[in-house]
Amino acid sequence: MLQLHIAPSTAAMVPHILLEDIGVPYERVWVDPQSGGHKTPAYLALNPNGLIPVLVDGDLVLYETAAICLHLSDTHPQAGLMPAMGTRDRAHAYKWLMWLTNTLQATLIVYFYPERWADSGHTDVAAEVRRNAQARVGPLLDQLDAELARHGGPWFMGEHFTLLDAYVFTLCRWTRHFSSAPARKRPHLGPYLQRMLARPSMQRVMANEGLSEPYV
Ligand SMILES: N[C@@H](CCC(=O)N[C@@H](CS)C(=O)NCC(=O)O)C(=O)O
Repeated sequence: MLQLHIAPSTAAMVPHILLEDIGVPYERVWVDPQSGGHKTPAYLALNPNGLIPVLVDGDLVLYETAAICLHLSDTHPQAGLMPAMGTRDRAHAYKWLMWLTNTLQATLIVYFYPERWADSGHTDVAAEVRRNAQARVGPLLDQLDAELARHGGPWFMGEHFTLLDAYVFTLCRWTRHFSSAPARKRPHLGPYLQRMLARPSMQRVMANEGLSEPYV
């Protein structure tokens, strides 16, 4: 059975949403980052970066959220999680997936761990890094909003739900405590996030991860 190594409200939410959407049996293996569960020798053997998530599929051990999503899409083609191979939509889906992981997610990680960009004890520098990371995320969220405005939705790629929806939702959720302009405040992202939340698979994800309001 598929195994997803997961912690609540982390990048693991992306494949968690997809697994609930696909509807195959899988096991959630909870990792506790507070107690360093992602830095134990056993976990590092799965992901030498000590980062969550990891997917185990038989003898395949896979880390990197975007790679996990593409693998789930490839192995469950009936779920239609990516546009058809060789199409313009497929090319744009690759573009957005790379951008989400290497630009929006990477900038959000700076926001969540600003102390890693400051010398030890320099809390003022860390606070400045955090402020600047938040400011840099704003225009990135604007790009997501503009894309929804361009085609009118209902999903991020237009008419069809894809793996990008799980990624966009998860990263937008991470902005919910922003002091200025969280994702939900944008005119197209706001209703989109509510549409996502209304999906039964999303309700199961929120319950499985033990999350409560505000979800986004
Ligand atoms: N590029 C990795 C990043 C994963 C990542 O940063 N995971 C976070 C949780 S959202 C984590 O494990 N953080 C623990 C740490 O940085 O020590 C991926 O997309 O899988």
